[in-house]
Amino acid sequence: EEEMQEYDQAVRYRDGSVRLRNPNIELMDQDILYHLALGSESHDLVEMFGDVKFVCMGGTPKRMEQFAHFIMKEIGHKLPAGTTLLDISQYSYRYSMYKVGPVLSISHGMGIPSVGILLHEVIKLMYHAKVRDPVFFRIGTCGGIGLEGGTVVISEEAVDGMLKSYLELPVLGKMVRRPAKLDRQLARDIKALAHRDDPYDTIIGKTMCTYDFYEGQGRMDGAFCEFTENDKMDYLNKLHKAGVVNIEMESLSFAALTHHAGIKSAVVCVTLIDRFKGDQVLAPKEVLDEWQIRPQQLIARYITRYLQRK
Ligand code: R2B
Ligand code: URA
Repeated sequence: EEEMQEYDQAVRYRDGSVRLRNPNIELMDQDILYHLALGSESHDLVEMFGDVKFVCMGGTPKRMEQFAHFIMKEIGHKLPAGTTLLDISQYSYRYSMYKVGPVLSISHGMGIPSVGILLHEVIKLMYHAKVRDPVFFRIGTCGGIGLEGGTVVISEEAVDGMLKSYLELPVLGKMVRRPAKLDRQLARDIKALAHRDDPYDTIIGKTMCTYDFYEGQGRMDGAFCEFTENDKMDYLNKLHKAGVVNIEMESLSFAALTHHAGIKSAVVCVTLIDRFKGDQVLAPKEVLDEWQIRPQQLIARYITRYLQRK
């Protein structure tokens, strides 16, 4: 607890706004957020983003555009007459970003490198815009371990393919380690919003994050496979025993970088498949589309409650 407070002070200003753990940025004439197609001098970032409270990220531009429309309806946000939702980062040709009142909806692409680059720039965006106490969510998809397709998983922590609970990154020829911690209370608060009569489970568990969808997740259906069905099952059983309930590709970086920045965050993913039963994602598109709305609904509920409480 004490350690946490000390830590918080290092990464927050007294009013809760995000403090950067990089002394270089404030000394620069301008900061170009290259992959967002934004800049600290070319744009009035306080005016554009100062009122943000929630940053929601997910893999695909389409899903995050849909989420923007969905959250707009849920929180009853009205766009100025005659205007439509606009992809703020469209000219980056990398990520998509939509703003709906206090909510940002951003696509992060696939994998740790992609979400990592985005997080550097979005955390800096929070700093430039003087956003106070932002909360970050990843809403995504995953493979389940011993879970029926369509199950919603809230991550309690992220581990890598070796079950290590930190992100490792070579920096200047040395490995830098950052703990992949998520906010446990936030995870519980989100779980409490699952409806008792939902026709699917919503659970909390450990999430394994890999650098690959195929071999890295123990799939036998990639272009290469150099292990047996038995080897695969041994590994999945080992994960299961270690408390891992799902596998995806961004949570390690998402947890590590938000934690390092002192930003509260949660990862909520829906399972598309039970990896004990197979490797290929076989569910029809309409089913997958319905499943992918589930994490969005849960987070929308959290955001709506928060805004009503205020
Ligand atoms: C889940 O789905 C993607 C792979 O299909 C990846 O981005 C992830 O974490
Ligand atoms: N995303 C993953 O990373 N793995 C799966 O099995 C399904 C979605």
